[in-house]
Amino acid sequence: VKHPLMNPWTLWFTKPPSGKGDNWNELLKEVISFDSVEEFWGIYNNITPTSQLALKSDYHLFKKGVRPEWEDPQNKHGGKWAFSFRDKKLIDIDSLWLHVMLAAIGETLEEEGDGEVMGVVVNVRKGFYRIGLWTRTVGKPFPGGGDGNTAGGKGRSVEQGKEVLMRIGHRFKEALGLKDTDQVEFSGHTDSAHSGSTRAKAKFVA
Ligand code: M7G
Repeated sequence: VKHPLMNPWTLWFTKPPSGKGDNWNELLKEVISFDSVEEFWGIYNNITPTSQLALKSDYHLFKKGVRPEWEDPQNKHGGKWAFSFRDKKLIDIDSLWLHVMLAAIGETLEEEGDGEVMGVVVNVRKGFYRIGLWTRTVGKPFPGGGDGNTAGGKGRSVEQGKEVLMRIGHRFKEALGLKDTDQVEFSGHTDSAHSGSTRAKAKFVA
């Protein structure tokens, strides 16, 4: 018996650069797609745990059909919530990442119809791990039709757009088991692309 997920998902991997001249696109690899709970566990049990990846590796778990890149048209108006864990030895990154993946595929990070969650990502870096959650918009109102940026169907006011984004930020924070005093930070992809890093100035905190 297979227990279907609400959406099909694709796992991606960014391998660390091997030398000079490796660009982002060459390092990003599509691994596998799945649409059931059983397939998820089968994959999870057979891939290298995050804690054993080399520096500069990433895992990305995205809705099928969305590339984990700023350039994907579906990410064009989007941004991400993120938190960096600086105590690499003290935290259990494998269990944190598993929790976040389960929250994503179990659709507990947003309300049905929000249509905001694009995917989740874990970055292995020198001195920290970072877990991120990519959203379709930066809390903008939905134009109710037109550019494909209309998940949820109905239009959304500025206030509602911001509310949805903040609720997702709080749920993400919960999924990561963070304290109230910890802060997850949100930044738009356009800012990230311009600053040449995703460490752009946070727009919102939760
Ligand atoms: P990062 O891995 O998000 O953060 O971005 P880091 O600075 O902690 O490593 C690192 C670099 O990877 C960026 O400065 C870009 O050069 C490249 N990069 C990351 N992302 C998510 C993208 C993307 O979506 N598109 C492109 N073209 N480059 C990206």
